[in-house]
Amino acid sequence: LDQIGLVVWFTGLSGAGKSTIAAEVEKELIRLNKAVYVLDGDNIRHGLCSDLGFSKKDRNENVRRIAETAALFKDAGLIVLVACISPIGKMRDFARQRIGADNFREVYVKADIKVCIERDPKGLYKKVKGGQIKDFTGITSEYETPEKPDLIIDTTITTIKESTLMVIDMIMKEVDL
Ligand code: GGZ
Repeated sequence: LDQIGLVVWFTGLSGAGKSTIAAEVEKELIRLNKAVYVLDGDNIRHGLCSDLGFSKKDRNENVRRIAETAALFKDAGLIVLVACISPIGKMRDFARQRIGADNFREVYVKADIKVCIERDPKGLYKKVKGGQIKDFTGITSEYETPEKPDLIIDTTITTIKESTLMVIDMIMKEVDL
């Protein structure tokens, strides 16, 4: 194998742009003939984590399973793009430790909660306001801002294209593209 496994871990609020950026980075890596796989929190919650809700305990377990899965794909030599809120620093630290710091990069996809509420791509924030969803990250459930992310992408001022290039640049430092 000529490819070293790497996990790029996107953290941030719902609506910050994690999934969008991960999907664009995936496209670009496929174009470069790289073996890549996206683990998206929202998708994984329909299968592997369908038994989990949004309590702190369940989010912990969700992130743990995603980290374990990412570690397996990484061991297989893939570039793994993880997009999950992973709101607690300890959860992200666990992922870094489990995967190994050398093969782990944390990307903070940053967008003000106000902007996320405005975007509301899935109408979830509206539902939170209407009382239909409780324990929502950034509103009624905590989000701990990453202290030392490897990369910060402020999606309120950075285009999707620029964001994608920033991530590809970061990956290029670790993997021959
Ligand atoms: C946060 C929620 C919630 C609550 C449903 N809090 O933006 P989305 O819609 O597509 O992605 C979010 C996803 C969050 O799942 P994660 O696995 O990434 O979360 S965590 O890492 O905290 O375990 C959001 C949707 O699920 N969603 N209810 N209460 N996001």
